Amino acid sequence: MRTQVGIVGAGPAGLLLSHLLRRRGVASVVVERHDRAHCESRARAGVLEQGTVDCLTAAGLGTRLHAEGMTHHGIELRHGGASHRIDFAALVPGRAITVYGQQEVVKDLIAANLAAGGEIRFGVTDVAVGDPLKRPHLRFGGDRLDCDIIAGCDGFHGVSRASIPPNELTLHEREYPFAWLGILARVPPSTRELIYSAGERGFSLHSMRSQEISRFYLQVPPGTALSAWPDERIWAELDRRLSTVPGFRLATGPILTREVTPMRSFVAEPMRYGMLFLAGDAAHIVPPTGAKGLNLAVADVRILAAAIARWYETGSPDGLDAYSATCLRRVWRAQHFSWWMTNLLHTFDTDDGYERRLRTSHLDYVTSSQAAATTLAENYVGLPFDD
Ligand code: FAS
Ligand code: PHB
Repeated sequence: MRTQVGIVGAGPAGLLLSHLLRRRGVASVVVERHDRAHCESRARAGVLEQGTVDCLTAAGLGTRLHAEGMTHHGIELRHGGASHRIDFAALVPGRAITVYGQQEVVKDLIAANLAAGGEIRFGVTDVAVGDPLKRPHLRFGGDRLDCDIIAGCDGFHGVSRASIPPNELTLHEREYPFAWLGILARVPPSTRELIYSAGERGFSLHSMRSQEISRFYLQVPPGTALSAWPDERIWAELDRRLSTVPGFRLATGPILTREVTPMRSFVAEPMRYGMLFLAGDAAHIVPPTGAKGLNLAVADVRILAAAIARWYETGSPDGLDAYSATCLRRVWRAQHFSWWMTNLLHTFDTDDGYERRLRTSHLDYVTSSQAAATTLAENYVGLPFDD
């Protein structure tokens, strides 16, 4: 078999890349180890930056997003018994976030791909990356797919990055001494906008997916077992950490899904090896405190699709040669913001009195200084694309 671009992974990165390439007349095949139902059911991200919404809309993927997504013009930071709104409309006029579940983005992408005759091979378990320096190809299920370019969009635990010789990559990594216990619950949100709450008992986040479905996260010790957290304990702890301001009442309901997510920061440089290009979580991971992971994946493939199309249209490799450096500028900005938000809002067991007071002072500053709030706001809604 042959195609122009072989894509490993049917997550947001791989699917959007295939879609954008098709719109530029470039053929691709996506190979994915899980089945379609699994890909469409994985509850992950929920916050889309302004640029992500603009990119999906421009690519003809905005219908359901605009019909069902919730546009928010602010978030709330809660600490010290008070709530502080970060007002995007005042601080970064014209830019907002949209709350729309990652699995909805994935559903829209798969539907658009298949409706346009795109090729997605689900349930392919033994993918191997072959010879990206001379004759790029993918092997799977006894088949061989020859291609000009391989896009590694297979996430942190995928085969693409692992296929690159270690001496060709520089890896940067930070592990955080906590994890997130995340739940999806059938209960109307108890807030109009997201609440990021910092407190002695640890961080908590109230997000949502619709007017019927809420999403919550709790800071827990790394390696926490779900069995240690029965529903009552989850709701009791969320109530302790969120109900810290007068007049707020947390509604509870049936918990639909739960998972514990380790918190790490990770970057692999460069994001290219020969004709193998890494995009999204395959190249970089951010702790979800800044809601950047999915948005970075979109930013990467937007640049990669343009570079690949230009190479086919003009023969110029300039975009491909600049791909890694161009993406890494935005990646490191998001790395810093996500690390900063994580340090600002979580408690660290190693904290002594001095660190605790520094964190409180920083929170007081961010929630009282327009300059500091603007920095948070412009990074949170997403900096404009600079390409
Ligand atoms: P993905 O991991 O989504 O997709 C990779 C695909 O490759 C998967 O379908 C996988 O099955 C497939 N694959 C892997 N190995 C393979 C192999 N060997 N062969 C074939 N296929 C293979 N980001 C935000 O922006 N906002 C948020 O609010 C947010 N919240 C998050 C909450 C949680 C709990 C988690 C875990 C992440 C969150 N993220 C958030 C980050 C998350 O959204 C990722 O950044 C995003 O899924 C990255 O997309 P991809 O790079 O496409 O990788
Ligand atoms: C989510 O809605 O899943 C979500 C929102 C904001 C974050 C992380 C996750 O920072």
